[in-house]
Amino acid sequence: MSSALIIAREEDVAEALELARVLYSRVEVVKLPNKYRVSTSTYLTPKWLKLVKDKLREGRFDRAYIYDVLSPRHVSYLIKELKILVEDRVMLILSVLAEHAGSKEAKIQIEMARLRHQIPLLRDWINRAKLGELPGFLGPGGYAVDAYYTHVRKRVSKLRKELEKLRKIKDYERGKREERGLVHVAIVGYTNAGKTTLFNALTGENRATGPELLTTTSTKAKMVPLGELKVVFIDTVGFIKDIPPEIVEAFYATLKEISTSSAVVLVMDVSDKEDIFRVKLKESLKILVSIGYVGRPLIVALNKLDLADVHSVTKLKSLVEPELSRELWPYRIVEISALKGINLDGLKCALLDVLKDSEAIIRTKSRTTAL
Ligand SMILES: Nc1nc2c(ncn2[C@@H]2O[C@H](COP(=O)(O)OP(=O)(O)OP(=O)(O)O)[C@@H](O)[C@H]2O)c(=O)[nH]1
Ligand SMILES: [Mg+2]
Repeated sequence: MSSALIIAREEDVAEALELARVLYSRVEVVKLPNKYRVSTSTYLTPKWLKLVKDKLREGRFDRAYIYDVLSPRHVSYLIKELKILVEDRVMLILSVLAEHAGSKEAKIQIEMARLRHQIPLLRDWINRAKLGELPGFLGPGGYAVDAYYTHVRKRVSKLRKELEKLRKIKDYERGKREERGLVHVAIVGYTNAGKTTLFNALTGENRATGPELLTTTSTKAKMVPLGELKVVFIDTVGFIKDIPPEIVEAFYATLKEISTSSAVVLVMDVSDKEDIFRVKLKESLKILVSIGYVGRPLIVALNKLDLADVHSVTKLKSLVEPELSRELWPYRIVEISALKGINLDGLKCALLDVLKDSEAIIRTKSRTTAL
């Protein structure tokens, strides 16, 4: 039986709870107001620090998470004050990903991201120990922290080399598929939107799906014929709000699969509340633009049609149209249920339709002809 205390702003509580429940059998929450102003040196102001201390005294917890990005200074201060291991949002996300990681690539990516996240923290500890601010802190004392820091740096550079090797293999396989005239279509979107369920439905694969966040931790490609085309669908790792840079880099493989695709299917969950749906839509489109996915086809798949009433689907659909622009992407919007198999033919037709005129196809075809 393990337990965690989550300290999060009200608007983040639901997401934080869902993530923590993957790892802990008992999770309790201290809700900060949405407009909570972080103390620059200590994160928690004296009032909130006292409240959290009381809560920690009441229940027995193995770990505390602040669902925000903490500076190394915050972490050392909070560990010292609260006398419990305190981690931030990045570490929570990485621990959930680690729990779900199956492939070697995912495992390496996660370990690397975790270690990289620790480096500034260790540097801060070393500096403070040297200044005598943290006497005896972390048990082993300054020297052991120094040695661990060196170990972490060496391990990160070893993992980086291993990842590069794995990525070269993926790039090579991808290049081969492109030479054979295959069209790559990445299935992207927020975690839990139903990407893997759709990937399975389109390809006949049987990848794990589930209501937990971040079920998928590595990409997978599968080729299926679609009309006269041979399409390689790619299942990807889900987006999560304000994705931290350490994770973006670690999951570079997913982003690369997206940025080099001939088309993207953006899966949106219509059972989400309107404000959440809107944020996820804007964020997803922002990510696509930031990784350079523009000028190529985009299908927005409004998924989980079976869970929403007609009225709310119409409302959500009306939010999508103004966010898209024909200059950025030739697009189509389709309503589907990946789980119930509703309108998957509609999605395939829309995909063929946008791909037909797309430059990506012309490029691929001419390359094949030239071979
Ligand atoms: N009712 C309903 N549930 C769906 C539908 N599509 C997916 N789900 C459910 O939604 C949950 C998440 O589905 P996944 O396919 O794992 O979602 P994902 O986008 O791959 O999620 P991550 O891998 O965590 O990023 C699962 O419990 C699915 O059964 C749908 O059309 N209708
Ligand atoms: Mg998935």
